[in-house]
Amino acid sequence: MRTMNWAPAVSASVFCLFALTLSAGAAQAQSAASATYKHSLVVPIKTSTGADAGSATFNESKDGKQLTIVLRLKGLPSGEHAVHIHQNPLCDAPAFTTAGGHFNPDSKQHGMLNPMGHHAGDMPRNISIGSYNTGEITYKVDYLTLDPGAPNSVLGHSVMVHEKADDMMTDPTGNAGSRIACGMIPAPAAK
Ligand SMILES: [Cu+2]
Ligand SMILES: [Zn+2]
Repeated sequence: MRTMNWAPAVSASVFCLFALTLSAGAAQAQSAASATYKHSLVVPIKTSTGADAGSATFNESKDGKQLTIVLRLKGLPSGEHAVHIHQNPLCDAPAFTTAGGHFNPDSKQHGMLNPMGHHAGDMPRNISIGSYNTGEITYKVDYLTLDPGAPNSVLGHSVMVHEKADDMMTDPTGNAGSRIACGMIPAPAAK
């Protein structure tokens, strides 16, 4: 926790240095963002009818040890819904089956409560969609990264929202029902 308190002071001083040399507001904002995170990515999410369902924002900490995933969803049925990272970067509507199963580079079983688990694509909580058909959740995990080429990188996979809640235990799906919204996480560009 000590490093967490220390980091904002450092990024604030870096920001001040840039503020002295750069006058454009956009350039300052960009410097502040890159001082806070190692990598960042925003992925749009669509429903099975192609409607905008919000987004997933991925931010990797400077030390590469924590990936923060923020889902801001809309236009979905109220209730608890499972969220996973699935294997393939494919969101073919309406069933999203070409996305494959849960991202599982370590050959584990499904679920945070499974003694043989969990998949790298499993999220620790369900998202709650409220009466306005919107919902937001923040996950902070140490088992995924945004590092291109890392075996546990989310790049080149997909983020999936399900019809039902994940029971965090039933292999391999968590009993989460059908797939109702999907976002492609592009693979890094080939060099
Ligand atoms: Cu899933
Ligand atoms: Zn799983």
